[in-house]
Amino acid sequence: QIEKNGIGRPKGYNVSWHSNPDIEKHHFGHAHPMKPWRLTLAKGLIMSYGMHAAMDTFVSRQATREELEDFHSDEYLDYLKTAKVAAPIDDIPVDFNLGGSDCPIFEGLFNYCSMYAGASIDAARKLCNNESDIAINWSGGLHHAKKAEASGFCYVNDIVLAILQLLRKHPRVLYIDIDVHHGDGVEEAFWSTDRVMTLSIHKYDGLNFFPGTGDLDRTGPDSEENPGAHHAVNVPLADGIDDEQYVWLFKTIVGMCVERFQPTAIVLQCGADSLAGDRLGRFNVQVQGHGSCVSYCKSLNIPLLLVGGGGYTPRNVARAWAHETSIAIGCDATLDPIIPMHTPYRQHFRYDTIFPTLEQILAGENRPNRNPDKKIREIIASVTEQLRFVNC
Ligand code: VJV
Ligand code: CA
Ligand code: ZN
Repeated sequence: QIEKNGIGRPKGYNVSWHSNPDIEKHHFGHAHPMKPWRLTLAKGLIMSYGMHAAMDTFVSRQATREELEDFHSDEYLDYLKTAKVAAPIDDIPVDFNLGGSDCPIFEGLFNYCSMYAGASIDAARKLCNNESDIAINWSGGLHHAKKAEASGFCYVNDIVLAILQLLRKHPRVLYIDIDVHHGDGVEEAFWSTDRVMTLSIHKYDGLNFFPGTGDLDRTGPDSEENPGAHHAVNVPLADGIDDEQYVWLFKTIVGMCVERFQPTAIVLQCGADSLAGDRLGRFNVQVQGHGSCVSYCKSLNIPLLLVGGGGYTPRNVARAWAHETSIAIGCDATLDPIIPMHTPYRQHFRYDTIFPTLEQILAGENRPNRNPDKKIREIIASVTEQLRFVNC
């Protein structure tokens, strides 16, 4: 018999959900792959299943200038706040890498950035105060932003800001990044500390695929004197990895990191561009496999922050984040795979189920798996060796 809080959720297990419809209204411009309205689609799905009743829901607020300054430079924030909307000229960014076609200056840019950052900061504080066991901000996860530079659709690094909040209370934070791109901004921010271990799994081909960093031997500063040495874990993969390999690799590597590093909080960036059929991605991970990563992290019983990230086929992003919300609140086993009739924008989903197996197998067919099992085992051997140097 589960004791209930009055609205049908187990007492003593709290999930907080941080969102704001204002964020979803921003536009990066015509044909830009980053579409904040994918959050509206995800929210519609989450609410039509009634999941909001099982969470503490918060309307997020703008991060304050002071909070943003925890990571970003004064000059950069000034520029971000006052930058004028202009069409990109020949894809050449102006100052601070802003204004090219990847990071355009659009209407309400500063509002957008401070809102998604405010949500991640609030979510982190819920974990610090033991007010939540899992805190969710699907509008965050913008892992490429640097101290004084926009990069890859990211302007403010909400993950770094959230981890800085967690470090006020938590001695060790493990950052895990399942976006198809390398989590370079977060890695760089905590490069020289042994209080944050960063782990990114990503597509890597040594040159062409953005951002071009994250090779297996990039494990931290070279000097053993630097506390950050060995605390950056990188898992570079080739096109077409499937659920079976991905989930096995994820559990093995995360399991080893947790054992060696003993984190007291975990931040999981759930970039949905690692899903099969993504407009920019290259992997063949299914909604189920992506979700298994969330289930595994939840099973560790360590305070957990879930953030979004990439994801460029909106219907699949919404499916994945709705499924992962159901995992957080523990109703995944009872979730009807048929999308409820009253789901807003239901026509976007094309197929009527939350796990579009048929559709995604089709996408997988023209993306052969270029990751031999032998290669996966070599990656595990290399990370095992790296982690021997990590002591906490
Ligand atoms: O590969 C790049 C950089 C270029 C220069 C800019 N041109 C537009 C593209 C090549 C070298 N950028 C990547 C950035 C990916 C960012 C991923 C972010 C995340 O998921 O990790 C976290 C949120 C890239 N790949 C594809 C595009 N840019 C791209 C940008 C466009 C576009 C089509 C593709 C921008 C505008 C428009 N179409 C209209
Ligand atoms: Ca990644
Ligand atoms: Zn990405």
